[in-house]
Amino acid sequence: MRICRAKAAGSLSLTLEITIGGVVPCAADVNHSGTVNIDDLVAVITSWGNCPRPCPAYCAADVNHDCMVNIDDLVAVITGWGNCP
Ligand SMILES: [Ca+2]
Repeated sequence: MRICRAKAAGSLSLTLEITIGGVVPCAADVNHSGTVNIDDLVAVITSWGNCPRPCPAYCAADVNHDCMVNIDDLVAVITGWGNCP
C-alpha cells in the first residue's frame, strides 16, 4: 500500500508505504484499479518527465519514486502487467 499526497506550502503531507518482501505490491498500478494494464501505461507516457518540485510531490506515474517519469517507470509497468495480488 502506498499513499502519497502533497498539498500547498504550509500544509501537512503524509506518506504511508507498506513493503512486503522488499517490493511494493502492485506499485505499477498507477490508477489504483487493481490491474496493471494499458491505462497505467498511458498514464506513464502522458506524465513523462520530471514530477513537480519539491520532491516528493504527488506524481502517480512515478512508479519508482525518483521524482521523474521515465523509462524505468515504463519498464515497471510492463514487468508488473496483469492483476494485482
Ligand atoms: Ca520514476
